[in-house]
This record gives sequence, structure tokens and C-alpha cells, in this order.
Amino acid sequence: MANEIRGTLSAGGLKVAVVASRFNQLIVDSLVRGASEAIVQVGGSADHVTVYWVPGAFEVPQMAQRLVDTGRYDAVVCLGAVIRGATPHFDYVAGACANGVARVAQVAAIPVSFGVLTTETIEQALERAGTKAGNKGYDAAMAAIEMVSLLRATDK
Ligand code: INI
Repeated sequence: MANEIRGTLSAGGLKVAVVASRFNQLIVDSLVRGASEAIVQVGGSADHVTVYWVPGAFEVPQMAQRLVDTGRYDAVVCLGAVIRGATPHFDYVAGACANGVARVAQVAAIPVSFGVLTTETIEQALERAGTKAGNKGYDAAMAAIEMVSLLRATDK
């Protein structure tokens, strides 16, 4: 029987930074709310959650990197909403954000999770921000919390 190591969902005592993009703020507000709810639901404190608002999704990776570098947080949760609509540079903004966050996450010692919506329409974004299809902010916060304990399980 192989050994299995799984992360646990416990946010007690954790300090979490949320990077939130102001573009499409009504939607991102719901993602931030979802993230906060998730953290509190598994024993964290809203007082230990700090939200950093950046102008748009393009700025998310730079802020996430900066927050990792401070050493003040146990996890960073990245939230935003890029909606194709009539935006010709959707692919550039969405791609830069996703690739940038992935790059930060891959070398960070703490979890950096991705809750940036990339949708065709505003309806699809709303569905993923607390209506029909769950709340991706909640999911991203839960993923970050799970990864805290999993990464710690590999500490020497
Ligand atoms: N930023 C978003 O977060 N979502 C979008 O849908 C979006 N669109 O459509 O353009 C967007 N653009 C702004 C971008 O993220 C930067 O803030 C801007 O280019 C300045 O660097």
C-alpha cells in the first residue's frame, strides 16, 4: 500500500493575501467575498485576510510576486475577471495573467492560487461568481489552504 499525503482544510492562524483586480469589480467583489467565506469556514479569521486591489488582471502576477517576497503571508489567492466581450486584447490580458500567476506559483515557497475568471460573456462570469456555477473565489481560497499543509508536509 502506497503512502498518501493529502492537504487538510484548516485555515486557523493563517495569514492570507488576496490579490483582486478592480476591472469588472462587481464580479470580483463576489469572488473576494467567496474567498473570505471559505477561509472563515475552515477556521481562519477575516482579520488575517488582506485584500490588495490592482487595476486589472494584467497587474495581478506582479502584485502576487511582491506579496510572496514580503514573507508576511502563508498563501496568496489571485482573483479577477477577464471577459472577452468586445475586448480585442482579451487573449493577451488573460494569457499574461494566467501565465504570470503560474510562473509565480511554480517557484514560490507558499501556495499561490488562481481564481481569475476568463469567460466569453458577463453572464458566464456571474455564474462563476456565486450564482449557478459556484464561486471561483471560494474554490481558489480552498485550494490555497489545502496547499499550505501539503507544502508544509514536505518541510525538512
Ligand atoms: N483587465 C481585467 O481584469 N479584465 C478585463 O476584462 C480587461 N479587459 O477586458 O481589457 C482588463 N484589462 C486591463 C488590464 O488588465 C490592465 O489593467 C491594463 O492593460 C493596464 O496594464
